[in-house]
Amino acid sequence: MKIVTMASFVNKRLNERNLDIHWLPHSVGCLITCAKQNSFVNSNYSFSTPLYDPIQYIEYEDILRQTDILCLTNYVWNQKYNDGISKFYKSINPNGIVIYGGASVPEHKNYASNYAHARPFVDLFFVGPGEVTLTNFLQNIDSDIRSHDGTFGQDFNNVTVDKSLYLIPKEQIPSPYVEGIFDKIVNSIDDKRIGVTFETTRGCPFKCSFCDWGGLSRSLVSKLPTDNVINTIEWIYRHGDKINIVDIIDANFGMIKRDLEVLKYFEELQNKTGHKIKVTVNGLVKNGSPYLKDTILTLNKIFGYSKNTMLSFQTHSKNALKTIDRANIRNEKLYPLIKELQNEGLKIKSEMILGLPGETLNDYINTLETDYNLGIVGMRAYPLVFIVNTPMYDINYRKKHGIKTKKILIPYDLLLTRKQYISNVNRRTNCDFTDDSLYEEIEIMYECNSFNNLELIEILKRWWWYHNFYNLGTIRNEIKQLHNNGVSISNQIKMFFDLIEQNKMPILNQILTIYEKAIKELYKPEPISKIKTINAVHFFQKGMRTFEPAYFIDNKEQVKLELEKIYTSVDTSHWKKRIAVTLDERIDDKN
Ligand code: B12
Ligand code: SF4
Repeated sequence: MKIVTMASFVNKRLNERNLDIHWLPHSVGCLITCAKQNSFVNSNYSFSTPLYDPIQYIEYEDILRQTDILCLTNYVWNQKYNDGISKFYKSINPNGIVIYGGASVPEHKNYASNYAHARPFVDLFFVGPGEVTLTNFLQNIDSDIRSHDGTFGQDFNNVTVDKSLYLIPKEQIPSPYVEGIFDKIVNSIDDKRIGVTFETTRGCPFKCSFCDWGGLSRSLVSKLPTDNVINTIEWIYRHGDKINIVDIIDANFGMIKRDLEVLKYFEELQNKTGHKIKVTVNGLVKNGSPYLKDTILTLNKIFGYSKNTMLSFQTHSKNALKTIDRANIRNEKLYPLIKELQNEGLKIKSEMILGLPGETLNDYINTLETDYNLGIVGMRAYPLVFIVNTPMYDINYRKKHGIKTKKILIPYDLLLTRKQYISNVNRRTNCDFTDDSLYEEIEIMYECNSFNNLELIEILKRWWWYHNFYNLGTIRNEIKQLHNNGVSISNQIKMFFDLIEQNKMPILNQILTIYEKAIKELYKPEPISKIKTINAVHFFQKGMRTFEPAYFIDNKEQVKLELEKIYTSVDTSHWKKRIAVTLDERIDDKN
């Protein structure tokens, strides 16, 4: 009997949160469930309880010593950790086999060979969904390692990138939850701290260039069998005393009628069992599905979404939408929906990506203006990250849009909880970037045809303005009032930055400079930046800002006087005490 250990190590960022959620390792759970359906595999292999916590490798020594095959899911956030644990495994178990799969394994031959050469400690790499290919491999483990479909290695490649690579018959996607793959983990946790990623469909028909599902070969959508979905919901509520959060990870939830039935079933079981579980949706359908409005209203009714309805626009710039091939998902279709939802009393928030190719500084300011005019109560932004297997990653796309990227190395010792961050704002890393397990590597864009590096910094400074003054509520009412008096958002932004330039706002300039230093550390044009300061890490990983609310409060009177050069009267009475300012919260409690 061979022992297989599988792991999908979570994002460190999640573990650092106040609420320490144990996200069950869904991806490898699917692989184990499918493999066990095969009678040969089931009787010749024993699957250990899958791992998910990226702790010190040494703590896994006993498990790894007994493991014959180590299978790892690779995402951007755990690539370095996986490389480190694989080397450690080979050092204690030189005959063991290491297998890589997951979103970060490159499907194209050009990138595959570099990826393999950088990892001589890995025996076999699997591309795409692994249910069928891994089961076949385990069944034929004694055949030549170079012979397995959908895999590559140091000097061979058996991957053909077409739709069949991503087509998994739905009966091959059984629910790992229902099949008991995570029972041991669940039993070992005493309180309500488990997170479940839950899928009812796989794949996405769109092809946004920044997204891993955006490839043509991935455009198929598999609808998981209803029984499977229903049984998973029942499993969730059977463990409702331990499950804190369920994240629906479909790319386009609300696309089909069944999604409404799924939600109704959640409601029924919530009422029957009394278990309150937070349910979030990773991606709502983008293209005006007839079920979208009802889906959002139902989510709101059952789970109290009224303050948290997120719509992903990424940008309002037509040119950028075209450049990222999201033109097929028209924002115009979303605008009327926003009005309808607002009429139902919902507060809508938007999700954006900062610094997209095709966007200029002016476009970005217009994006802020449009969002404001749509009555969106808060904008959330994410950094643009370059990931393999996306259309944007491709060399031709890069050439066409003049894209220049760099690597940033983010040390884990600066990933502090928000409370820790507040008392560590000047901290620098102790990491010397020699140990793979102590940092994360991410590729980002610092320049493209539509903006140079300096303009990107200016774009990020406009986000600073909008986020700190509008999103956080610092002077939301003052901004609204001036807007009602005919001064657009772009003019308000201009007035602010003109005064900064003329050195008429010294304190705000100082606060802005702290932020500017952080973003320059991340985006400065050089091939690799080893990130050293906590502000830069915080900007990138958590808040997309530094410590502004607390600085505003510390310098309340001066900040008020400076802002009153634009806004006749600035009310600071609603600003919280410094001690109460947490990084995800707003500066006031309104809205
Ligand atoms: C949950 C999730 C998160 C969570 C992480 C939770 C956690 N556990 O740590 C959160 C919300 C924090 C998150 C953040 C981000 N995410 Co995310 N996320 C997901 C999501 C929605 C679900 C992952 C999942 O469980 N999928 C279901 C399983 C079944 O699919 P799978 O993982 O692909 O596994 C299959 C195959 O890959 C393969 N396989 C996997 N492992 C193995 C192992 C072996 C041995 C084999 C043979 C095969 C194999 O077989 C599996 C079954 O078919 C996916 C989108 C999606 N629906 O997949 C994005 C996704 C993984 N995220 C992505 C990205 C880009 C990000 C961000 C960088 C976004 C951003 N710009 O900020 C950030 C990370 C930032 C950071 N550094 O912290 C990309 C992946 C890019 C990459 N190469 O890693 C995805 C694919 C989204 C996309 N379409 O682009 N994410
Ligand atoms: S961003 Fe969303 S809509 Fe676009 S390809 Fe990815 S999953 Fe599909």
